[in-house]
This record gives sequence, C-alpha cells and structure tokens, in this order.
Amino acid sequence: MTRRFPADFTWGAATSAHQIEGAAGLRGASIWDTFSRTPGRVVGGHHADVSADHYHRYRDDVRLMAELGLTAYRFSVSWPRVQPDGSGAIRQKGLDFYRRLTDELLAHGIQPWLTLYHWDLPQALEDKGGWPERDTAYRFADYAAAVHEALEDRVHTWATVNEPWCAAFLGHASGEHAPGRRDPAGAVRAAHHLNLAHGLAVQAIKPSRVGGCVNLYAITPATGDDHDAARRIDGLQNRFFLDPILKGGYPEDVLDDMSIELDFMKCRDLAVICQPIDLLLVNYYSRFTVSSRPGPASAAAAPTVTASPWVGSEHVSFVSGGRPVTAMGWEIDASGLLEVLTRVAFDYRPIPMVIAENGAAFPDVVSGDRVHDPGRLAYLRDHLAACLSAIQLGIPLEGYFAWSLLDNFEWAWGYGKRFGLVHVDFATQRRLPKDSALWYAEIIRQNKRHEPTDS
Ligand code: PNW
Repeated sequence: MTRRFPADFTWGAATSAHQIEGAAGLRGASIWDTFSRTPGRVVGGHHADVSADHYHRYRDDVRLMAELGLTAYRFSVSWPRVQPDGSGAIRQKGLDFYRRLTDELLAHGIQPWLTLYHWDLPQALEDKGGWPERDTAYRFADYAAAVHEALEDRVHTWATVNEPWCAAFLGHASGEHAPGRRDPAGAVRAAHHLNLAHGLAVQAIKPSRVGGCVNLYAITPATGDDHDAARRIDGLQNRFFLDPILKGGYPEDVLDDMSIELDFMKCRDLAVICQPIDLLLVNYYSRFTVSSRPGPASAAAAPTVTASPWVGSEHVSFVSGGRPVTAMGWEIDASGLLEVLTRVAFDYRPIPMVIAENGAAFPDVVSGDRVHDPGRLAYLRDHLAACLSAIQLGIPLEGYFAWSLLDNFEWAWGYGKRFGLVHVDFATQRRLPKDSALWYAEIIRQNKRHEPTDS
C-alpha cells in the first residue's frame, strides 16, 4: 500500500473545538456545556471544561503533528469563543486564538482546514429556539462571514457544518446529543436549517475553497425482506443531506416516510443549499445492517438513549452484520468506505472528496513510553487500503484525515472512549503517540519520499 498514493495526497488528522480545547472560561456557553451539566446525559458526568487543554497547549500539539509528518490539520472554530451570544459582538480574543493556531500550523508547513460548526451552538441561540428555528441559520451565516474575514488569508480549506445528521437527529430526535430534545418534527426542522446554514455559509465564504461535511454509512438489508428498511435508513442518513447539497432537492420518499408538516421549507432554500462547492468532506466509520423486524433502534446509541433518531422509520432495527466491533460497538468494515465513495461519485457526480474523519475507539495499553493499540492500527491500515482502491478506480479522493489527533471528550461517552492517534493522560496532560501514530507517520513518510509509481 505504501508509495502508491498520489504525491499531492493530503495526509491529515482531525479534531473539534469542544472536544479538545478546554479553556471554557474564555468563551461563552454552548449547548454542550448545558447538556454535560444535566445529570444523566453524559456517561460519568464528564464535561469539557479542561479536556485536553489544547487552547493552552496548541504549540506542543502542532509540534506533534509536525513529528507525525501531517500535511494538513482539520480543526473547528468554537462559535461561542468567537461570538459568545451567537449574535452581535465578535470577541477578537477568540479569533486571536485561531490566528495563533493557524500561524503555528503554517510555520510548520501544515495546511489549516477549518470547520465552522462542530456542534457547539451558543446556548444563547438555543434559548431562542436553536436549530429548529430558521433564524439560527442566518446567525450562522453572520458568524461564518466574521470568521472568514479574520482568517481567509491563513486557511487552506473551509468546511461548513460537521455531520448535520448527528446535530439534527441525535440532538433533537433521540436526544443522545445536545440539546437533548426528543421532538421528531423539530429534528427535521433542525436538519433543514443546518442544510440552509451550510448554503448560506458557502455564500459567505466564496471564493475561498469550501465544502460541506457529511457522515455517510454503508447500509445492508439484513435479509431479502429488508430492502425497505435499508432504503429508509439510507434516505435519512445519507440522501437527506447529499441530495439537497449536490442535487438541489430533498428525496421525496424520505419526506413521505416522515409524514410531518413541511411548511418551514421554502422552495428558494434549495437553491441556497445547492451552492456550488469545491469538495465534499466525507466522514466514514461503519456499516449498518438493518431489518424491518423489531429490535434495537440504533447501532451506535449511548447508554443514555431511549428514543429513536430515525424519524418516520422508528420501526427499523439494527442487527449484527457479524463483523468485529470497536469499543463503540461499531462494526468494522473498510469495504463500506469504498462503497460510500463510489456511491457519491456514481449516484451524484465525481466531485473531489476527502475522508475528513475515519478512526476507531479502542482501549489503549500503556506500557512505559509506548501505547499499544493494534486494533486502531489495523483499522487505519484497512481503511487507507480502501482509499487507495478508490483512487485506483478513478474516484477523485484527495486526502485522508484520521479521527482523531488526540484522545478527547467523546460527546455522550465522555472521556471513556479514546479515538486518538496520540494518547492523552487527562490527569497530567501528557501526550504519547500510540503505535498507530508511529505507523501512520511511517506511511506518510514513505509516500512523501517516493514519487507515485502508477499515476
Ligand atoms: C463523529 N453515530 O461523531 C464526530 O464528528 C466526532 O466529533 C466524533 O468524536 C466521532 O465521530 C466519533 O464518534 C459521530 O451515532 C457520533 O452514528 C455519533 C455517530 C456518528 C458520528
């Protein structure tokens, strides 16, 4: 596998602001602060006030990235650090942090890839109704314009909204994520307004290089009788976001399944959502095997969840596909990565893509200065091989970002699930690159050193 990626392939790792920054006193409150402080919402009662303290340790962390040989780093901006109330005054000190971070990256030859929204909505906007309200999309466009004005000279690629499916349906239907609502109609409103926010932000960011970010799943019907279940879950998870962004319309079958009033969707919204974009950021983790018979309503639910995120398709259940699972209980299937990339290229169009997140939670075995994580190493190896297969098929895959650079606050699971290439001891903040990080660094090194052999 080594030596055959294109010479200009982007080698990255990703994080998000709320999950790593800490320094909660130097920003406004977000919905995740409120959610984390609500008993029973996050495993262990964990919160992200300090987390990996990246806000204060970003220089060390950029040095680690340089040691790994990364050519790009995907991070997100904390909206409440830059605009504490989500509207009105911009906090220059917040923007200054991202100026320092991007300067440090550029000084080390690492491209900054900036995501504008990775789930930390200012609580002040939630108090006004949050994503189910249309106005939140307009507030996001204003925030996007302010960040763009401050950082356009430093950022290589912009991403709008990270995984709108999670923000909408885990946040407002199952309630597994902040703001923890269980209101199916509100979840669909949130999904549409997140899509609208994407389109408005693209308008604000152009002509800089910009894309949207979706989490796509490979989906298999459990038996020959389960094709309707597969159509429904594919519709909600994948097509409800890909169709408006790339085709300018919502999938009719999904709207029918939902059977809710759609008066909040305006025709002209679709033209905004379907703005031309330069690339699509694809997050890939797993494959779902689905059934129309009763059973568990989610393949990836935190222990805190009771409601289904699948609006209008609550009867669909998730069964084992018989593959090994990660510590999240997510099935490992690298062939699904190739499948989702192929699907975008053939069902939509061959738009340039990057894998913007891919990775696995496993328990780390720390032994002296070494951290052994064979499961993660194998996961990355197999998924990178799938990336190479995609490239060899002619799919325009331009880069790969491992999730995540650092162990971090894993949302409803708190600090109990570790996705990092680099181990973080949260008591001492000591960082230790894991075996998977050393392996990834070697792959990057070999691909940088050699000219591609077959392109
Ligand atoms: C993504 N699911 O989240 C996020 O972008 C990251 O912030 C997160 O840490 C990472 O994946 C690992 O979880 C997801 O339930 C959370 O299907 C939940 C799901 C998918 C993605």
